[in-house]
Amino acid sequence: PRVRTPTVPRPAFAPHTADWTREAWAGRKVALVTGITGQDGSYLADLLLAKGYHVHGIIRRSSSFNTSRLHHLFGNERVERLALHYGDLTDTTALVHIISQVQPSEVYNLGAQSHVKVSFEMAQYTADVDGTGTLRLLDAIRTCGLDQLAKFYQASTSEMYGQVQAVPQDEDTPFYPRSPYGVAKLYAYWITVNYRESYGMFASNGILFNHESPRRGRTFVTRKISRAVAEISLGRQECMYMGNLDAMRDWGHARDYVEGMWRMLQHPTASDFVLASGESHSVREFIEAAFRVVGRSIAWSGAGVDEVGTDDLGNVVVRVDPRYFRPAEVERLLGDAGKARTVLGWTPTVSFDQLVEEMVLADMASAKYLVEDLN
Ligand code: NDP
Ligand code: GDR
Repeated sequence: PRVRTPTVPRPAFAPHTADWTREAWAGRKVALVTGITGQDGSYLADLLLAKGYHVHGIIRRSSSFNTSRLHHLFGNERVERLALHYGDLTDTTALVHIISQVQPSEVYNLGAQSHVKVSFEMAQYTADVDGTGTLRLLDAIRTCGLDQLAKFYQASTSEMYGQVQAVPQDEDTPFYPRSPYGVAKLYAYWITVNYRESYGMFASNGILFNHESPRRGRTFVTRKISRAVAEISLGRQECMYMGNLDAMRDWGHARDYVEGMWRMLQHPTASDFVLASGESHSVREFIEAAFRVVGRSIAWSGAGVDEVGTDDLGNVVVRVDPRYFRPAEVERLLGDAGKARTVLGWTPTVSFDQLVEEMVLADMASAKYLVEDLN
């Protein structure tokens, strides 16, 4: 993939002059996305390019390709409006340099060490990227004189509710994070609110509940399950090893959720919004639904670490492995997206069963392709 310098013409006026109002600046339609190589970043890039934006993404230097989720854009005429810049949320100088070059009208901060279990092993790094990284980005916008012009989206998370204080959770539910990731994201949430209140920045938090897709990272539970079901149904894997089967999550489709992010920045005033499906399912239910897609049903027996799932052919296809347990768990999440529905007109369009089916079928298709490749 090419990493290119920006193609967007510089604005005719310095941004801090009175010639630019926030509305006029928004008309530039130039977006800067951190985390563009991730699941959400790639769907957001699709959405913004389709809406005519110039999209600038920050990518990390890696010894191997980390742009596979953007590959479908290369060779597409829209790629002319996509530019990638090397940078990192730990590198203030790079952030200032990129923002001063790009002069964005919208900044989406999706970059993060986003794995909850990993955050227990890399707590300090997670705090630096997910917490302080958000502060660095907000300060870089101010340093470049764009604080009254650029709109800012922060990828906040339902993990901030952690040990939930009310069911369902909405914008007024108190937070009680249960992981270094959740704690770091809580800092990012509040520094976003603080910069909005202190400096009048247009800065909004999207408090997003879990959202998934065929582009989901392979170590998150839904994708781990959809891949394993595909492999098991093709006879290439016998069993999947899972952590807490009782955990309940409010799962939606990532494509719907990036639409919600965009809507938050089009609203006349900055605010904080929950995006959620309004349904909660256990990990066990996700596994059952995934096996249904390939025509198998699962019977459960045993309990705790000895619980197993057996398919209708009599094969043990699910076992519990305590290695995947977390030092502290978020047991049950269920979101209320009433505010986003009323204020932004946002509603999720993909049901739980449709999501599971899309993910399993996509993994079946790529697994079959690999089999054919090997033959
Ligand atoms: P992913 O893990 O798929 O993507 C994370 C992105 O952040 C990747 O592009 C990654 O780059 C980048 N990144 C990691 N570390 C750094 C760093 N130090 N500097 C700059 N970029 C970095 O996450 P999702 O797409 O699923 O989530 C997007 C955001 O939304 C994250 O902030 C996540 O915490 C948050 N969120 C996600 C939810 C979900 O259910 N998906 C729910 C609520 C919030 P690389 O590809 O090089 O690793
Ligand atoms: P989560 O997502 O922690 O909610 O964070 P994940 O898919 O990792 O876990 C969901 C639940 O499933 C349980 N679980 C397992 N999880 C994983 N990864 N692997 C397993 O084998 C397994 N077995 C059971 C977990 O214990 C947990 O309860 C995601 C991330 O995208 C965050 O960045 C985001 O902020 C939140 O969603 C909302």
